[in-house]
Amino acid sequence: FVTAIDHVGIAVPDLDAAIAFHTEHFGLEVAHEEVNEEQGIREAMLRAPGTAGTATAIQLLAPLRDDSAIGKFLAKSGPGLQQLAYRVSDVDAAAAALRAQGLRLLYDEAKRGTSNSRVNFVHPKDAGGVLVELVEPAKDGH
Ligand code: CMX
Repeated sequence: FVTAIDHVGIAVPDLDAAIAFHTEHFGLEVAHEEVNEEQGIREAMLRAPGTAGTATAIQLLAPLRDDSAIGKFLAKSGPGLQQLAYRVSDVDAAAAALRAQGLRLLYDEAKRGTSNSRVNFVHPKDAGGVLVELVEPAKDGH
């Protein structure tokens, strides 16, 4: 049910500084920015220049609050890779299939992710130490 590697997420303390770093040193381009209050993040999606809107992205994640998932991650682990996100066609079906295989999903119901996508997560302790996000893109675009 995985159709693509959607993005790799990096926890950063300062979103603007991280955007500057990745654009200046690696030439990535900002495709999208938003605030997700429920997840407690300010985020940006960056891609290699000239790649289409569905190409794998780098997601920069900065905390809005210390008690958010990213705030806690930064406090414990410092800045760095925080998640690997697989694109799926149906997040509910994917979550159900993985639950049936004995993996713990973080949410009973999918939540809103970037650009009105629907997302759920596999617990990192059940996925080899990697927080795996499942992303079903919004139907009206990426
Ligand atoms: N990757 C790998 N391991 C991780 C991890 C991560 N991102 N976050 C936590 N862990 C590890 C911890 O180090 C800990 O390991 P030890 O027990 O060996 O020390 C274990 O998982 C449990 O950690 P915890 O402190 O009990 O749990 P947290 O309160 O840190 O919560 C998690 C962890 C994954 C449940 C939480 O980060 C979460 O709910 N994540 C999903 C939401 C999210 O990441 N939102 C931001 C991105 C939103 C988006 O992409 O749109």
